[in-house]
Amino acid sequence: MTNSYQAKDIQVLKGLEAVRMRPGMYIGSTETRGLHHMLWEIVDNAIDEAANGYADTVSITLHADGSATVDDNGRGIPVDVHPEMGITGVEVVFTQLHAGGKFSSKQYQYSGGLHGVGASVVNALSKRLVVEVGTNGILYRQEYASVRDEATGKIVPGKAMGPLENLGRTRRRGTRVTFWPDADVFETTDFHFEPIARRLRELSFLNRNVTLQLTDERVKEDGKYKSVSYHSEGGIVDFVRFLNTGRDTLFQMPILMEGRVGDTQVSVAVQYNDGYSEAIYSFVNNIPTTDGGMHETGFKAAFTKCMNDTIKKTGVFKDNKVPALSGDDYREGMTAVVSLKLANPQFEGQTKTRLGNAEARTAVEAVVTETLTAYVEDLRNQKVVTAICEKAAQAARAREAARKAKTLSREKSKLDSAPLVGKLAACTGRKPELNELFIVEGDSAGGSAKQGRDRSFQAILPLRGKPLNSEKKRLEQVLANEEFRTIITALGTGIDSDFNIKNLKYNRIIIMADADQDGAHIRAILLTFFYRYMRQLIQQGHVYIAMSPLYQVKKGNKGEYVYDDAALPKVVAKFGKGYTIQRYKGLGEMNPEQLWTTTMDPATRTLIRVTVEDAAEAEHLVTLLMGDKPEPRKEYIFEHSNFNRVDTFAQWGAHVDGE
Ligand code: TSJ
Repeated sequence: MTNSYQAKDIQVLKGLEAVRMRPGMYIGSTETRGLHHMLWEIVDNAIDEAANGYADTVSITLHADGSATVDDNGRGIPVDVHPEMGITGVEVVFTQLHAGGKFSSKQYQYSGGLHGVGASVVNALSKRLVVEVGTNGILYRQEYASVRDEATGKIVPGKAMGPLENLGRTRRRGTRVTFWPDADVFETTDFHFEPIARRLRELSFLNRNVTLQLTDERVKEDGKYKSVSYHSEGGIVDFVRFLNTGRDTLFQMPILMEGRVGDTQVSVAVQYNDGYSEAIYSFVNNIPTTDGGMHETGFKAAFTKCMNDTIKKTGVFKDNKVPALSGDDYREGMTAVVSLKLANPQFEGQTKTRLGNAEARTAVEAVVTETLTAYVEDLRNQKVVTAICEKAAQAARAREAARKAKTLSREKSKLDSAPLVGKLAACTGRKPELNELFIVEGDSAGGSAKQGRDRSFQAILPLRGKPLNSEKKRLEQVLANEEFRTIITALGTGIDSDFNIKNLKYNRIIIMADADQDGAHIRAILLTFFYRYMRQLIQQGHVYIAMSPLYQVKKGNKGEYVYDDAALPKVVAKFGKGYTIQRYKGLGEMNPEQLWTTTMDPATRTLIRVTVEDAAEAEHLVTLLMGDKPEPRKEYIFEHSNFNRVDTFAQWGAHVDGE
């Protein structure tokens, strides 16, 4: 094999002690997110093996003892001895920082990015790790552990407990890694099923024909362990169809644009729904680039140019009464997935979620131009092309009409000075960095919140009805909605292209809604609104969800609030006999003092900080809940009928701020 991986290719950079000292530097955090990062670190390696064509199945198992196993049926991590270092490839992978061949081998062309710091980091932050490799009919096994050194009293991270052992013959092929995240490092070692499943589903779309399985041995359903399995033959075409679940679409089959330029592999799929918003999801080496970047720019430019050329050439509109169509016009109602495989991705921006490589732009432009041109010239696609052009023309007309009426800019600037009398109970403090705005569901809870709050820094904005779902509306319609207008004015930032975070009047925007379906709906609508029109608010961590209690367990003069169903039995057990349980059906049932202690007091409350992923998920939810088709809606509500509680938010990967 000319490309054969050799253990000596692996570069040695640093020891594992550094990882142990500053885990956050390597995995981002030591909370749920960092814990999950450990898992993805391992999974990425297995998926690379599959993406390169050497494996077709990757399985994750969450065990009852807090460990996780990742399994593939690939070639197995090399077991031969590194000529210079005198240790096996396996040992190099698990003990040498930045090893794994990722930075030197042609096999790992596309790795890197946010993940890819290496399996050695996982080893360093695990109490114990077991690797098994099946290759050439032999099963190998090695165990590592983070152990206390008797002499120094210090932890030696990821130490090999013995050599790579030959366990004899096997028919198994592939790599299996089981690790026990160290509870001394992580605040929580509790893996959450939902976000792992969701990411696996995404990965299955991004890596077609790879089967991804997840089994949770901590949970039994109908006598079996809870499990899901994903497999997509259509890849990103299936992804786009999935994203449009429950929507009416302009045409059945998404347009697929695929090709490679040098070492860069480009895949784009496009479909339209009957809405007005643009939803482009882009990925580089399977990593979401939520802030877009060069590849998105290239896609947009090439798509717009190709469609405009088509209109000119083919005269889709014979009557010539069409205004010039802009990129925005072509993207009303567009759902697209852009997936790139790239050798040396440069991630930029504060959150490192924007692709900076200029060559990615030209690569995407070239592929989109070539394949889209072929598509539009194919007479069989005439109907689709006409439908897209007509939808864009409609968008252009609406834009033109709005410009003529100048409503948008007038409406926008009006908001800056709109009176808020009677709605907003402002706070007295004048320091935005200390101030909090509670957006409260319902007048009665709003009243309690006003009485219970600390008015020196807490402002209350009660919402009367449900704000409209901004999903299916153009910006004009959003601006016409009373509830949204109030929010925009209260925040002071402006909206959409006028948004300026410098004018934000509150450091924290806290959504406080009931723990029921209606409340969940309102939360999802508000998150969608912030995600769409004020995304920086979420990106910079200003948006929170307040956790209000579901129950109060009482006995004599002792009482305890309970915030989720799962915790109730434990609390009840603590009280022994003779307790009472009060169930809160809504915020409105609490008096001002109770609302203050349980939900508003910084000393005792629990806030959940909303991440961009949460908001994106909320948006998807809103699409399903408000979509045109009832079936997916029913399914979703059935499956996620509990989606408004702690576990579910934590499942969303949300950061739970226990203050
Ligand atoms: F994270 C990890 F390193 F521990 C890990 C690696 C975990 C899991 C579940 C799987 C893997 C992994 C690595 N699966 N497959 C591989 N493949 C290789 O390391 C490999 C095998 C053969 C050759 C070759 O050139 O012959 C090259 C490579 C990189």
